Amino acid sequence: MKYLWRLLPISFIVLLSGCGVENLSALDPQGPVAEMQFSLIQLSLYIMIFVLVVVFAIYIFVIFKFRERPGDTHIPKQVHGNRTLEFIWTTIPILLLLMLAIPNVMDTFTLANVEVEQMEATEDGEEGTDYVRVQVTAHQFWWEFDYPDYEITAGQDMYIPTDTRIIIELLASDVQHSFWVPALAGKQDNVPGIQNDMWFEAPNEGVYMGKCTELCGPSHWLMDFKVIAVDPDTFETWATNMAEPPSHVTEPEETVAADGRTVFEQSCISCHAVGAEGGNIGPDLTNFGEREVIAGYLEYDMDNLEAWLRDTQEYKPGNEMPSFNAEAINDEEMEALLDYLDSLKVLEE
Ligand code: HEC
Ligand SMILES: [Cu+2]
Repeated sequence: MKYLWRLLPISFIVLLSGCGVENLSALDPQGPVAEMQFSLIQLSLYIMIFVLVVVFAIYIFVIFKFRERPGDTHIPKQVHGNRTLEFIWTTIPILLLLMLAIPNVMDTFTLANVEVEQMEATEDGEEGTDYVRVQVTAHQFWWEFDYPDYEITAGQDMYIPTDTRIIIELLASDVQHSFWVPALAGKQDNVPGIQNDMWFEAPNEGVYMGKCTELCGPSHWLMDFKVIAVDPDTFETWATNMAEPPSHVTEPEETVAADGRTVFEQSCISCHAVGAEGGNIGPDLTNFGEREVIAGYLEYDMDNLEAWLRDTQEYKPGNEMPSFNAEAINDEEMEALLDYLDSLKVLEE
């Protein structure tokens, strides 16, 4: 029992090793924005370590050098009001704060600069910067990604092209949320009635985890999403197919999936869109079959999908989707529906 405290640092290490899973770490920055932020973290860390080492070194030195020795009764020379010392220990912190402030302020302005006009090609033939605009609307407890220049909407998975500036316009439909993709960009709030802007770029293809970081209700902690960076050609294919999905998505020919489409049209389409058709109370499902997770966090398989449809509140308390029991959708219809949902793919097949 006496040495139990030693377990404390070990448990921290175990806890921290959970970080960094699947591109979820600001300490493994990908792309210019995350790198800029990481170098600010490093700079402040180095300055803090420098201050810590110097202060402790002087402290320990003084404790030993000026300690009271046996039989020594004289009072040491008093330095209160020493101008030189006062000057030194005022100037050094000012310099350190300036070293922190200058890059911080400069980077803040760079990050705040999301003017689209500046990126557009100028009239005298100068090339503009490639950019893709994504409107990110946060809902309790899911994410909507609209691409106004492509006239498409996606749910939960945000596809982006690599090496392209991504302009993010943050909105919220209900309460305040916060958009955070640690490995690519910092976080900014989605505030109802206000648009916040940010930008980032992803040089490498990959799947980047994103999270809501503003307590927004009982299922806030499950409000995960993914940024999926693909090469620009794949992105164009994705965007074209999202706008005009392949026929198996909107009019499946296979009998089972076709039956599933019928169930979908009866019970789901008022809230969920597939292609151009359908409501927008819930996530767009045009490419649902390509998700890695269901509802932001459940592993993608048919058992979990059925469990989710049968009892949504069990998996995300407080979410806006109704549950469908065996009376609403019988087992046969459910099987067809699962088959249809699984067939919703715009990139593969
Ligand atoms: C009243 C509107 C509404 C109806 C009707 C509805 N849903 Fe939903 N659905 C939602 C909402 C809202 C969410 C987001 C839940 C969350 O994650 O907070 C959702 C989430 C989902 C998800 C997870 C999406 C993802 O991207 O991971 C699936 C799959 C789904 N619904 C399928 C269905 C099916 C199939 C039906 C019909 C049987 C249906 N829904 C009927 C509103 C609805
Ligand atoms: Cu949220």
